[in-house]
Amino acid sequence: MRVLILGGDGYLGWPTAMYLSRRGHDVAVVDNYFRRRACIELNREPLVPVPNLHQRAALWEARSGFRVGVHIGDVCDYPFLRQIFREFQPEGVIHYAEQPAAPYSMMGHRQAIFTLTNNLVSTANVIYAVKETDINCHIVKLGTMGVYGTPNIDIEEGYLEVEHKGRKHTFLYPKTPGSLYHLTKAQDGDLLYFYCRMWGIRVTDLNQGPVYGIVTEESQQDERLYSIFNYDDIFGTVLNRFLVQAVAGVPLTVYGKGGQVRGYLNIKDTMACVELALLHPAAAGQYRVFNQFVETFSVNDLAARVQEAGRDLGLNVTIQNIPNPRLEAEEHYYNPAHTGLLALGLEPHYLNPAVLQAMLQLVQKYRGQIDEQLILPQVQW
Ligand code: USQ
Repeated sequence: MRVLILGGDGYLGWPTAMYLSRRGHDVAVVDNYFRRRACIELNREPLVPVPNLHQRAALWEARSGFRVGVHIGDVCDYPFLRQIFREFQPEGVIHYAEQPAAPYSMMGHRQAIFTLTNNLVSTANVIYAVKETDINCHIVKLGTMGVYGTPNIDIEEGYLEVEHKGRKHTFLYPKTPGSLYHLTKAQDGDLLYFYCRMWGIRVTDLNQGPVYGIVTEESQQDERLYSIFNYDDIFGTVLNRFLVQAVAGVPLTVYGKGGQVRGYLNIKDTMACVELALLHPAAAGQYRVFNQFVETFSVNDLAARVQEAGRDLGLNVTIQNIPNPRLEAEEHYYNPAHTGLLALGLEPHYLNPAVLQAMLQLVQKYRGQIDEQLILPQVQW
């Protein structure tokens, strides 16, 4: 399949490009290097330096024989994007090209407007490019479990059947996001759903939970092919941060009471989920939603697991509850459905002590590169 990956330089974009090319798909990536620039601007460099996209594509081709086409530019620049669609004629497009960090979106006016504009205009441009070039091109958009918030009822996969005064109707599941970033993911979903109804586009929205992990099968032989791995307070996700904190010998930063439950997955499962969605496209006019995670943990659970895994490696891991920099429920009901991707054949990687230890050992190799100044949260809302 010809697959265009937007945001191909990111934490998920680059490993997806390698994964899909290795499975015989014809892959091209687009990126404007936003994440790299933001990391430099905010002085939050990833743990392992990453060569630029052209260099990584050349390294990957030399190692594997598989070619990934590289286009540097902005998905918000419509003529640029449309031209790539015209030339490459993708059968599937993966939209990862959004500003992905909740703390970044809450830093101030400039970051808020950037997040809003980038995330919504990029999505609208993808929709128009599909409409103008091939209405059958399947859009796979990375969403987030965070659009649902933490309601006091079960979370369904995208939709909710409501009975009201004796009549029934199925609506998109109500959204209660907890950051501006998460809100834009609710809004881009609404945009896509709207154009499914108006124009009959095909869309899969992958409502993903926080991802952990550094390497995939494709990158494990060569650190220059690793994902951009952030452990800082803005771009780092919680488990990745805990791994680095454990190795650095600083207390694990549990925000507030630590009863916040989320649905987690290994980066290897993200690759598999995206390919499954591509191989089984949504129907014309269908806005299909999958909840993309494999198991739920509270922050306290995660911290305890990292502590235990660290102990077996001789690390003295301590845990500290620090004031929560975010407005979020710290104790709540959480029972989200996640059957769609399993039904398509997903074989999950679960988080167990061996997986945690392998990740800790990998981080230990880069112990000297950890900047402890990046660990405590600095953005509050
Ligand atoms: N947390 C801590 N300590 C930390 C960092 C985070 O207790 O040092 C807590 C947070 O308060 C939150 C939970 O861990 O309750 C998850 O935080 P996170 O930073 O791992 O995840 P989040 O900001 O929600 O965003 C991340 C990705 C985002 C993705 C989202 C999925 O950055 O792109 O959409 O995970 S979800 O969380 O399901 O919305």
